[in-house]
Amino acid sequence: MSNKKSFAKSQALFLKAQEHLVGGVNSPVRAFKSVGGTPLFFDRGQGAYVFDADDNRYIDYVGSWGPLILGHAHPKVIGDVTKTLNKGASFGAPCHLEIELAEMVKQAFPSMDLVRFVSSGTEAVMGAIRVARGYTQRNKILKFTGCYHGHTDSMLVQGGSGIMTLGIPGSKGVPDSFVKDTLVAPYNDVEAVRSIFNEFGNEIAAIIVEPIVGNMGCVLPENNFLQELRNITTQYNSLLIFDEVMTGFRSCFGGVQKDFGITPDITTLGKVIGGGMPVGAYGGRKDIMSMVAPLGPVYQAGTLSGNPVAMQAGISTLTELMKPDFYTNLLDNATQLEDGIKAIVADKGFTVNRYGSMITLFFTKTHVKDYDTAITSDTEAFAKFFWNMIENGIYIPPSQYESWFLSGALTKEDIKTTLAAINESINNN
Ligand code: KE4
Repeated sequence: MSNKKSFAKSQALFLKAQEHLVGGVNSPVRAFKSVGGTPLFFDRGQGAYVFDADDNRYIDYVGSWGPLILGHAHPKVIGDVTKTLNKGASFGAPCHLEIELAEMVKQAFPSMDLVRFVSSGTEAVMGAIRVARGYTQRNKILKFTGCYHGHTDSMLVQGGSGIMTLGIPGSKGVPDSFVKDTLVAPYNDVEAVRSIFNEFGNEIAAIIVEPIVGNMGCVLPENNFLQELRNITTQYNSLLIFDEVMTGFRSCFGGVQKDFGITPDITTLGKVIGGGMPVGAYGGRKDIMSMVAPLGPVYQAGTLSGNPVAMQAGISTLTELMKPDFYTNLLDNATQLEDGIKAIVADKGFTVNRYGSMITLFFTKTHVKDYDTAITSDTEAFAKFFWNMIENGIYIPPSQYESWFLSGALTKEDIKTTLAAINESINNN
């Protein structure tokens, strides 16, 4: 199936990029550090496909790390956004589109009485943590090893995603004073959470959790883990923050909170709600969010927050998700891909974890349920697999510790092609 691809243009672009851009990229996960070789430079996307600078076509399972749930350049989204852009890119003032998107977000996440739009998931998490601290008048935040919540200082402790990919504990440049109030427990370990609360309970403002983890690769909660977090935070008058930046809209027109029937106090969103444009959001209980300026004393602001072009991209994207059969088709394909991968790797005993349209093939026989089990994966074997898949025309995230994302643009044929490529790539590994 594979034919040696040329990456000459990506290689030339990467050399040039490194003269001007840190590491030649604008986000570390794109640097291909853990899979080696030259990062691909992309030229265009079309539905389920993306084309690199050398015009190699790939079936895309990165989807810009989650936002492109409709696939690339969806005609309705592009058309609507172009129309809105022609009326002006930004006003730095309220506009009706912000109300429209907020109404759609609240329909999907009824726990969000009030919403604040920002321009990234990181900003959403920053706002959520600040308002949790302001509301509770407490400083400590509990996160989980391997979970990633963006690059705000206090969250760069034993994070997932790029931090895990690069194998770094956190980040230089973050003073100890900035992380002394960040407590860490293993994901899925309720006893560890309980013992931390026994010691610090009345100092803990909130737990922040990826309710289903995407940033260790896809890892699912077990043994009522999320309900236990809800119980413990309620018991200690702490808040529960669901970071659904990645999981939002990935399995239904809502999030993990809808699938599991658990109500967090604050939710953070991003990715899909911007449909590829820079949008994040945080929101939750009215009494909490009323602490945020201009209503209350918790300050947060942003020049381009809620700008009409980004709002339009979100509105048009969510409108497509609300169409009948969108999720039926998406989840059909996801199930088919999961079953197919499991059949291919059955003799190797590799772990496959899936939530909705997020899936990860772990190169380990160990059941992956937290950071310690995720890192038993053979990242060298993954790197080889990654490049075999590239040669076979499939683009998956360039890291073992990320989730693959399915888009609604994938056809049954694409899934079949993908499975054939996985089979060949595994056998050539
Ligand atoms: P952004 O600031 O990158 O928009 O969102 C940060 C963030 C917050 N919370 C969760 C659960 C996230 O997954 C993210 C960002 N995810 C990574 C991919 N694992 C973004 C890709 C990147 O860092 O380039």
